[in-house]
Amino acid sequence: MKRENALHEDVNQAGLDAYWMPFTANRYYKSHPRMLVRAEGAYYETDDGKRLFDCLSGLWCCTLGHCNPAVADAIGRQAKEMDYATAFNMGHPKIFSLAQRIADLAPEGLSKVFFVNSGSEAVDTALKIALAYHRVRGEGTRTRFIGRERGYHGVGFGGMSVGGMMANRKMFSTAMVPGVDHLPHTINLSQMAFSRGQPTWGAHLADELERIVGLHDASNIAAVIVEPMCGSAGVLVPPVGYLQKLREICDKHGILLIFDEVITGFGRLGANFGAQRYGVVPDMITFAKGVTNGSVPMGGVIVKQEIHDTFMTGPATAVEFFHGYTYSGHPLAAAAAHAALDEFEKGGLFQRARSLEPVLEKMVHELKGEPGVIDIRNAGLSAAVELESIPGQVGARARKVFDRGIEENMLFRFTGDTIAVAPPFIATEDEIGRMIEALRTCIRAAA
Ligand code: PXG
Ligand code: PLP
Repeated sequence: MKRENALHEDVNQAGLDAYWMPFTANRYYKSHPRMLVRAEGAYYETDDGKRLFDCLSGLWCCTLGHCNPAVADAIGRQAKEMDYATAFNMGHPKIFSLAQRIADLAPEGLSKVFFVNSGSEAVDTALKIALAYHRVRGEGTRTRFIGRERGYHGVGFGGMSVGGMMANRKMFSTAMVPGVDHLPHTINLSQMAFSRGQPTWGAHLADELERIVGLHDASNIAAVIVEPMCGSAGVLVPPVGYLQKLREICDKHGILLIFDEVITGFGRLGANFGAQRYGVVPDMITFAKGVTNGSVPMGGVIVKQEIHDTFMTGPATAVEFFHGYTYSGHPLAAAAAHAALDEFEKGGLFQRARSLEPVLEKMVHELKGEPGVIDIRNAGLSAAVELESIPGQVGARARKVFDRGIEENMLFRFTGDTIAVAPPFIATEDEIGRMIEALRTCIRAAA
């Protein structure tokens, strides 16, 4: 069947024109359109009837697999009971109990939850909390943020500014939030290529924070923000001891440490949060994605008790933090999150992710030696295979892998020339094996 004829009815009528697609080569896509029309468990279905294994759990978010019946039912019931509730000066029971459940999953001491609707909003919110916190304490000169090269913190002005991906920054260069500096990224293939799990080289890169503090002075620095494991950049795993060092340096200088756990939160690393997996407690954790299994947008910031309490001064009738979104704590998201957390618990799914980690690790590292493979990295139930770029055509090789993947019934994710995989926690060892063997086929085909 010709692809044009196979398109969904809606699209046949309206065409593809009006939709400006996010982070997509729009013209390429529209001349090679592909439609996902249905999903169940670890699989998508395309409009032409193909069943694709979802190698990245949606965009790292559908960790229970798609259309989990308990989550879908909870959303349906909530939509009929109360679709929306104003979030300012009123509340609804499910969001209070959800905040408590999330705080209970977080490291001890992180006990307050501010809700938003995406990872980008979570990051911008955490940065604003950091600024306001220092100001309320009388250290209003602490306004600088330190991000990291190759970090991804979403696309808001704050997240873009502390982020470290050139392509996401280039067009907006002078519009950045001022006063941001960046730590070096932690990848050095000559020292750590093909490390299994955490590389043993690179803890010293955290000392760069001392250099940056020496340059700007601690009295001007509000917070450091890093992903415990960088997902978007292609599974950059923290060197052993690196996060501990960042924590020590932040403590020494009164700088807040924010872990952006939009990807690593809710089980991806085989623990509640990356903080617990790596044994380092930040001052704030941002989350999104997996909290509702991707079913309804939701994000948030988990905050240390002491930071929250600092705001709770002044008259009891005064608003303490002038920030919030129309959809903060949305009832459908709250219902979905409760159901997702129930499912994680019932299925022991964070532990399952942890027990699948060695399976994925062993299989993915067997791709070493395939044509053009220059690095393989893994953390929790995620891994990345980095291919050598064709000179002057970054991404071309990975796109070939992606295109061939669809023929192999696999939906891969690529960024630059790195293929990332992060299957749903419900995936079986067999499915993980098939995914890696298909990746092998695709890498050979792209050589
Ligand atoms: N922080 C981190 C660490 C993220 O990974 C965001 C913030 C932004 O979240 P929102 O919900 O605003 O998109 C993210 C999002 C990929 C991919 O393919 C990763 C993300 C989003 C889309 C694709 O790696 N991460
Ligand atoms: N723009 C306008 C004109 C608005 O009235 C509002 C919210 O009331 C916003 C933006 C912010 O929208 P949200 O609260 O969904 O982020």
